[in-house]
Amino acid sequence: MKRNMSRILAVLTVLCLLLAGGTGAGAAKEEDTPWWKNTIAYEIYVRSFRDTNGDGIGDLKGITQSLDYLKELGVGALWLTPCYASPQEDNGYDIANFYEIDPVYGTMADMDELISEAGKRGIRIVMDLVFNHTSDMNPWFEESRASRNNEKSDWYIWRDPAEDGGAPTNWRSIFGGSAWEYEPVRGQYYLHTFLKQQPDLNWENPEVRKALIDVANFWVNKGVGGFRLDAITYIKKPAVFENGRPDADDRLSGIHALTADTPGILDFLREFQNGVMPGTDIFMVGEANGVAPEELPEWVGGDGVMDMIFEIAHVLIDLPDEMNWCKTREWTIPELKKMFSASQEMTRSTKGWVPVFLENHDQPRSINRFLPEGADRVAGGKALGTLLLTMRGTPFIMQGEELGLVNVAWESIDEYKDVSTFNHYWFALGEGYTQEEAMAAVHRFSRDNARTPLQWTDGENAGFTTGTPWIPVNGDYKTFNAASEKADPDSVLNWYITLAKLRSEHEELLDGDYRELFPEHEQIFAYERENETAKAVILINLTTEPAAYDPACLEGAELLLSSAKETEKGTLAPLEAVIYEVK
Ligand code: TEU
Ligand code: CA
Repeated sequence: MKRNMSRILAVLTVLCLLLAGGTGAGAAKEEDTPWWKNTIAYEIYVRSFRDTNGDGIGDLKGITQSLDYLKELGVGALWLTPCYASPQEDNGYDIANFYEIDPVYGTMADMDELISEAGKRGIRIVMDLVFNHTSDMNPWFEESRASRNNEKSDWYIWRDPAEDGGAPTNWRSIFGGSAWEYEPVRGQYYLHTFLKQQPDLNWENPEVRKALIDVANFWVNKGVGGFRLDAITYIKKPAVFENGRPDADDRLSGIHALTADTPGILDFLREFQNGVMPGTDIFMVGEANGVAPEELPEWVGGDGVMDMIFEIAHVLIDLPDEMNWCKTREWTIPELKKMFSASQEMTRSTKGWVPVFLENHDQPRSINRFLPEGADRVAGGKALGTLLLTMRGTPFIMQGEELGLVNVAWESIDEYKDVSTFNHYWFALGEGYTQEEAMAAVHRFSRDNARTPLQWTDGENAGFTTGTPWIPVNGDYKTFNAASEKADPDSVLNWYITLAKLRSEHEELLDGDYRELFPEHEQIFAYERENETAKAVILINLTTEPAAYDPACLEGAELLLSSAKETEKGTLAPLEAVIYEVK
């Protein structure tokens, strides 16, 4: 009902605009451009954002209290990592009830308050829908596992044992170990792409698909602004399950290469889109590991099944095999630029749109990943922030990225919290790497790097909690925290605030076309953003050496912003970022 109301309101608004003579170019354009293309999105790792009741765990009230901070950053969409009822085996990515808030994060009333308070500030909430799997504690699964012939017996993926009684196939889950778990009551195995506490839903069953559409609509009716669809490329499985070629000493075969982006997946997603989207202005962004840039047109844009997808090639630039954190590869700046430009090119033809991101809760901090070792973190944070906020697309800031936060390097594996970090560590030892090598890999790639508490102040526990934080605070919080950075005009935080403002004042940074300059340049990432009225030229030195470039691209251009004290056309200081404009 509420939903119908909001649809009627939307139609009325459009009518009013038309009647009010909204036929000028500006008004028409605004109508055509969905709100989420002109905003900045921010990812909140709820557990680590802000704790208000001293239990050491971030909560929804903590987010509501921080909305003004986010507003100043120009944030219009807040992606919350899952805060539904969950046993927290994978920090909420194992959902036991899609219709309830986990008590550790608060109540449904807290959520309603957050949605409404955010709304007052022009910020929409984006929910994380984990639909490839549920928790094994979800009543759906509890029923499914209880017998071979109950109403939900076919809601998950069950198979008989292989002839020798073992797992049906040799598939390795994404977090390591067999992707199959035996259930003695049914005498069968169930499939889990991730942890064994995360059984995969059977999307072939129309009742499952209907149940998931209902979940999404429940949240649409609550007034959320969009969805992030977790691990969405895995929902469709191949018709026949066959062994893959063993790819490591454990004789298993990684499930990703065998099931990601299986043909037929788009039919499922189109049905989902039709069941949830019509008449709303919400957006959907899919986490789509395994979709190549060439396939983007089917996923996003005109006829796409989503508004945007996270295409993650660039965050795997140093990691050829996601399972093996010890096997890294060297990469070059032209390669990195090519990855960004490839998705830009593909979406241009389809009028598609991309989320721009360098970090998320599964990835190490970008300063450590993309910049040379020893790079000045403040200059580096500004350089990467410039890329993030001036590329074509909707920027997704990972909490703390705007403060230039960096990785942690705890001494012992026991200090880590992330379940996948343990699995990667054990996998490395199994492959014959030494403990030192395995720990070095953990330092470099652990998901905990970006999951440490957000640093608010230089006070105890960085102002995150009055209790004991569930995960240690990064030891650098005395210098790097929101309060100190706010007071320092040269901080990464103030650079982000300045950029956010610049974006809103220079439309070419929002809707302008993207054209890369000097693709072969080994130090500088340079591109233009041009619309009918203006052209911005952005040049970013990603190295710790000065860099020269041909200043012809800046003819008639005026400097809008430089991260260096002084700047001159034709050269960039180490890690300098500049934005020029030609009118
Ligand atoms: O991640 C799914 C996924 O595919 C990633 O683990 C991917 O392999 C990685 O980002 C590449 O480095 C999602 C969530 O983001 C993650 O936190 C969950 O653990 C996972 O799904 C299971 O729900
Ligand atoms: Ca709390």
